[in-house]
Amino acid sequence: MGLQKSDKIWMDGKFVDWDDANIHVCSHVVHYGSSVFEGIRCYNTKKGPAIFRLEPHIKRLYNSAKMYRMQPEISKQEFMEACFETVRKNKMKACYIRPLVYRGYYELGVNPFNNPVNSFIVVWEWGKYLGPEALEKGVDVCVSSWDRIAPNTFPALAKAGANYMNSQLIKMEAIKNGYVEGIALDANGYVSEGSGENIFLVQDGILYTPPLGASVLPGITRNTVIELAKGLGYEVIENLIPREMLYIADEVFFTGTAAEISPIRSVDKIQVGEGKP
Ligand code: PPE
Repeated sequence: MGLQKSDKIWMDGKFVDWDDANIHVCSHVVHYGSSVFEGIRCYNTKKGPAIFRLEPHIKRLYNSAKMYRMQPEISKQEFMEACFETVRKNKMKACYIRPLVYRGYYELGVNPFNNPVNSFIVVWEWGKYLGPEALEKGVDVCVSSWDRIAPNTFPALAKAGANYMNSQLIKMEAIKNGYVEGIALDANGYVSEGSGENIFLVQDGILYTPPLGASVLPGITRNTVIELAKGLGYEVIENLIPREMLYIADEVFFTGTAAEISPIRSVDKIQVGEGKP
């Protein structure tokens, strides 16, 4: 199907036509994976297009950049304005927003310090992340043979491009084996997260999710679910989850900007609860 083109891409303060939004092959990011990014959704509401929780997304972007000693040239406030401007400029109603901050073009070699820190914001229409029927029927997933990144190797709290090489291993293995998605364990063998989603399970009316120390991305959707559940009076436990709890849970689901809330109907071919959301 390919990416659905939009009109303009924001690049370091200027709007560039989609087809002209290029970077040099010798940009640091191309060789060493030096990027941090966000994935944000804009929804079409009765009051017009509205970006879901932009502020925490941009805060996480700047936190990711900080861990890698990258300083974007503009403030968080200006970055948020640029996101609004990009949605407006492309006359989008509902869309996915991908801001990305990267080490640009000057010299090569692992030392990144002399390269500029560049940014862009691209928007496109993104439908159902885990397939057209994922939200209604639930998805079939496996536990991956690949672990999530170990503590003190890559910072899991950063949404960095390089982390997604690990995600790709998890995703490719799952697809090759006939599953929609893979769940990675952390380096200690406890449940961590999907290749591009956080994970929750429900048992006896209590909501469980792995803690930030289990190599998970601090998901904005994860945080939203925790806050909503607490507000509704549910007990929410952030604690280490042994793999086998996935098999005996009443419900299991993924959360993420792209995946939204995606129910899981089986794990390793073991039916979850009633096998439907
Ligand atoms: N963990 C990972 C590894 C992850 O990539 C995401 C988002 C999440 C958890 C959920 O975070 P949040 O979106 O803040 O609730 N994955 C993004 C990128 C997916 C992609 O394929 O690209 C997303 O959902 O936008």
